[in-house]
Amino acid sequence: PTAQIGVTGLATMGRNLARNIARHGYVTAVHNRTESKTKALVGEFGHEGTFVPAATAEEFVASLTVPRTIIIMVKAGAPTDAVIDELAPLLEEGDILVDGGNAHFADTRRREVALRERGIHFAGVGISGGEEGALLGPSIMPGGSEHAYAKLGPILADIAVDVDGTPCSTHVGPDGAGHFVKMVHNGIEYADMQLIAEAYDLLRHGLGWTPERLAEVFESWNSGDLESFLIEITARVLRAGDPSQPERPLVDVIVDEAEQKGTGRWTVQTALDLGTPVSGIAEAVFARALSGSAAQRRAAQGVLPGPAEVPAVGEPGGEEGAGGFVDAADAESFVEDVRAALYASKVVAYAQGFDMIRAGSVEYGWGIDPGAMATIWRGGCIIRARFLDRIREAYEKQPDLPSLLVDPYFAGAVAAGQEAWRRVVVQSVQSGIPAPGFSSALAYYDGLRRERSSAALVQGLRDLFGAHTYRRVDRPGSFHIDWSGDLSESQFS
Ligand code: NBP
Repeated sequence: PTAQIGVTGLATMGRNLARNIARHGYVTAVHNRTESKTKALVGEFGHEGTFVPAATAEEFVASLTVPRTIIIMVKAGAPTDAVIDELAPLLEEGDILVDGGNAHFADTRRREVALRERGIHFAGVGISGGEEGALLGPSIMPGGSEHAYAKLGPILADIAVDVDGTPCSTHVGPDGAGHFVKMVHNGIEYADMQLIAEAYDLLRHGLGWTPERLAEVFESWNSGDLESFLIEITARVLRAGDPSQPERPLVDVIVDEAEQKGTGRWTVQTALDLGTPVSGIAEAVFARALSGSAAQRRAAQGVLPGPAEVPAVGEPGGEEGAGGFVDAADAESFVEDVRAALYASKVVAYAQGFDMIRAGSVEYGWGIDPGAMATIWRGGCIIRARFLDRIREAYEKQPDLPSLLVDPYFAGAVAAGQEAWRRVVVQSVQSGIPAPGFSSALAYYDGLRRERSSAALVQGLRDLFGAHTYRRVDRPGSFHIDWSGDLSESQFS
């Protein structure tokens, strides 16, 4: 056996990851259920490094030096279990089996336990960056034992992208920690995209500007605090024309129903279990679901009235330059307001995502360092952004930061934009253009900062109908009112 590492599953992601590994000088065993993909890889890219192609799982395992390191890159779910079941009997104690797919972290925890009993180290590794990232340098979120990481870590650091000389890969924590963090990353990505889409919608209808002109706005934002991959590609999409009729904006001919593969939904489901309010991610998942409710949307159009004076711009074939609900003289300040609202809402979405990472880490005993997560998301992945440096700094200064929002930099940034943020939410409500991401982020912000919340009344109601008791502001213990009797108060503990 000569191969230092193996990759099985050679579809788009696996094939590019195998090439990336081989390009870094590792002798790489490659295998795929359907052998033609293995042959195609070696035929096309064999010159890029040293590949050891294998036709069967037995040949593949036999080609690897012991202890073996194998990366599985197949479809998440049952296919991953099928591959594990095929490989595990062929492996020996001490071998390292890596799942680089988008597994649910609970599956990773289950697989880790089952394989640990057989002496095999199972590492669930989150990989972000899509097809191009896999080849040129992804952001990598490796979970698994210290022992597995000692061997795997240096290889992953080699193939990950570098930012300022630091590789975007670090040991996240044991068992499902890596896939958990990858899941939250994807949830944040949902929230980020939703906020960008709301900013676009408000600007388009507020100003009546063409997508091409709005592309310039996003380009200019990309040289400030908002600088990020998603803002950069927003400008590209807005600038694009319909290939079959180039004077028509592409964004106007794309069906307005967003799809989802499920990691955003997983994030919200998990957050509900953890009791962590990731309202920004939830709004994004629900907004996609609403966009996809085509029949209901059709039924509501023309039946449910909105504010009268909002001009219709931007529908395919609709009037451009007709002006929007914002006076032309105020255009510049509206653009700036929307920018501030986007930034503040984005800070909230990230604050919630990092809260969730902390909650998951506590629940499962992972010991995740949130600042390190910000560090490895600075490059390679979809949410790469300048502002992740700020998050890294915030956690460096105060590792037990209660919320990103109270870090002096972020608190200052949001304070500077909060008036604009409120104006934008008011505009969205008055004009009937939904901005669930902006408005729920603002509601979260206000909920966090207010001294007294409306939950006092909720507790009173719960005590009345269910004798659920309440605590008092002026002395310890739990209390109950005799609601059906003389309204006297009794103390329980
Ligand atoms: P796919 O998710 O499309 O899976 C195709 C691969 O799975 C092929 O190699 C296929 O083999 C193999 N496979 C299947 Br399907 N069922 C199998 C089984 N029962 N036994 C053995 N192999 C089986 O590939 P992908 O798009 O390259 O993604 C790979 C992983 O990476 C997935 O988990 C995905 O969620 C994740 N991913 C991540 C990103 C990202 O940005 N990080 C992007 C895209 C995908 P065959 O050739 O014989 O059919």
